Amino acid sequence: MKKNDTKLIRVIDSHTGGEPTRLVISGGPDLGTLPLPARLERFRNEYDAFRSAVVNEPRGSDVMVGALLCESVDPTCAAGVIFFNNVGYLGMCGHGTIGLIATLSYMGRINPGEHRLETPVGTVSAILHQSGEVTVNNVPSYRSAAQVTVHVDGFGEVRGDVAWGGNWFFLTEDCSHELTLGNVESLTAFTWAVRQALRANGIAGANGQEIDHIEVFGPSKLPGVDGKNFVLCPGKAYDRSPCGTGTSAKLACLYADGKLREGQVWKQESIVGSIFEASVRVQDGRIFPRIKGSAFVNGEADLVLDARDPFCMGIRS
Ligand code: PYC
Repeated sequence: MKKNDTKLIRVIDSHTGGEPTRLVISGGPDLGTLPLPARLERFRNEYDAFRSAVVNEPRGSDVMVGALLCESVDPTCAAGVIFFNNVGYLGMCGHGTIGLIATLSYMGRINPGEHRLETPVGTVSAILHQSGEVTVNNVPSYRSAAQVTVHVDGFGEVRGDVAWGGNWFFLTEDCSHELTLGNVESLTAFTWAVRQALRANGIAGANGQEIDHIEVFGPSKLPGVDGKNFVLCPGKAYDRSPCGTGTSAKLACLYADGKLREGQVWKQESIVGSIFEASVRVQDGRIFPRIKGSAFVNGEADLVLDARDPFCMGIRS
């Protein structure tokens, strides 16, 4: 192999409750020093092939979430981060932030304590506990519409809430399939159909932003656990973790319905059985979710980008 035809990208992989995060620590695009929203636009417009190379097959898979480690604008932040997936970019990512903090700790870059992070949708902070667990203090979350009804072809009328938790969610319990791993195919078909129906009916988040995450929730069978969910992500992969931004959106709905008090712990189970512990803090009428979970580093690698490889930049749908 001619080495000068290749480029190396250093990554560290982790998983948070089963959901993977691939952190790019070197070899990524230089997006400059502008605020994170502008850097995200530059990533999208000029380096989208890099996104695909890192997370799509044959190096990645539909479920892989990428995270590009950036210099923060604000020197009090430990880092900036842009999250991406098999089809595009995420505003915030709860499981990914837990993975990022666990990875920075693994690298020896941070110690237990609180760390601020810049994301394209605002600054969040995360506490690395002595135990290795991580609590994410997420962006303010809110419900923008309650009990919206949409007709879903093949499934009938489906009712749910529209809420922001760092990404846009439609949250519903109107689903006839039990929330089990054995039902992943039917849950995927249902949630994908809901997403198409929301789009077709012009049901969107603030400023017309697409609702690209669909969350089905129901009771958990585990003692002391408050709920279980199935979350379909934008690229049709389901979240193996309880979804940090999805749990935040759920907390905003529970609080708005008077079903959750400030500080009350809500334990959220994912479809694979992993659990986040969550609560809200309320300040000036705004709801700030806290999400606690664990991540484990499970790989360190150099990705090789060989210009002669026809699938060097990943298989894009
Ligand atoms: O944990 O927020 C999250 C998340 C979003 C998409 C996948 N995971």
